[in-house]
Amino acid sequence: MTINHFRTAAVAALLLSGTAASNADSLTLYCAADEAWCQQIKTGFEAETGITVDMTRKSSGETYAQVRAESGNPKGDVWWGGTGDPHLQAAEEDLTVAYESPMRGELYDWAIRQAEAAGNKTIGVYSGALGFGYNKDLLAKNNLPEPKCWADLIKPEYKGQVQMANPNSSGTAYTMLATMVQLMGEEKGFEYLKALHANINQYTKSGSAPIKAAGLGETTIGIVFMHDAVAQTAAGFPIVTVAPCEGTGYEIGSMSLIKDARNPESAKKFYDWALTADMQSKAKDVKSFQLPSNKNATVSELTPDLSSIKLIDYDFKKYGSSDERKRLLKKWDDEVSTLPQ
Ligand code: S7P
Repeated sequence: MTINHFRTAAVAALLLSGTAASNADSLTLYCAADEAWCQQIKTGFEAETGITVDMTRKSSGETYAQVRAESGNPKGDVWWGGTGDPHLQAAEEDLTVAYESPMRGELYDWAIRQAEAAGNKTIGVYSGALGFGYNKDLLAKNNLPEPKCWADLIKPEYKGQVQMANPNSSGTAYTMLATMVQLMGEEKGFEYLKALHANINQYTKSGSAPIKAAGLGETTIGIVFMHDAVAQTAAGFPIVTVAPCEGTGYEIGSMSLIKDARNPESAKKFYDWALTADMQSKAKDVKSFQLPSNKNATVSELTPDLSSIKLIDYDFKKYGSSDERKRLLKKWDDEVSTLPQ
């Protein structure tokens, strides 16, 4: 066999096995936060390490579905951001691997608890409370009262005025679904979601889309994480952020290393870097106002103060478990999304 024949055979074998060579200088990142933040992270990591990052931004539920679909031949190395529930589900389904970063000592307990709930197959990178926001100009124009509570959003006067994402694709909307079940009990929670359905003008794919639409005047109210509503106000839109009076759920945005990744060394480098105070402090520069998981990161004054919000005791383990997540999403598909509006 000549050298050329040998090379051709080796490449063919590689392609047939479906396994690309590991490359210490590259990284495939699945990013499930806001696009601007994902871009900042990509370029920031490239500039600091010289590692080329191929980044794809998708919603939390969509990223989970992609990691699962590719599990026979993984293409992604690291999954950063998005709500914690699908990260926990992926850990349970053995789609991700355990790693204990040397950065753990700098993190808040809630970030470590998230890791421990998943046998260290995930970790908390930020946190934020669920709520809603409204366009105050549109509200005034339509002569509507200011909504302050979850209960307000199902009142008939808000028919067609509320937007939220679809919980199958969106971690934000799944957090909303799980929050209602925990806040009201399953039966009342689903009654609430059915009543809310009558007022919904659109279920979007991405979780933050409803408040971006509210900023542009395309809907009056958007159910989103409060930090996403604050970001619209910071961008100059007439958005008011509401912490619902009954109390609310919250997220632990998470990060996981994908099992059988092609670039495990680059992935670990990224993981450690993504837990540094310096990296997390830069989020506010792209109007991402979540609470960072590193205790030494600088927090924007616009970040909603979680200690002043009535938060439920969100059961991340239960609502991130594979069976519970599948069951609730199916129930929402069968009993809520099919109702006439
Ligand atoms: O970056 C904003 C943010 O709200 O987006 C994440 C979200 O899960 C991704 O969007 P989807 O709701 O479409 O899945 C949150 O983790 C994050 O705080």
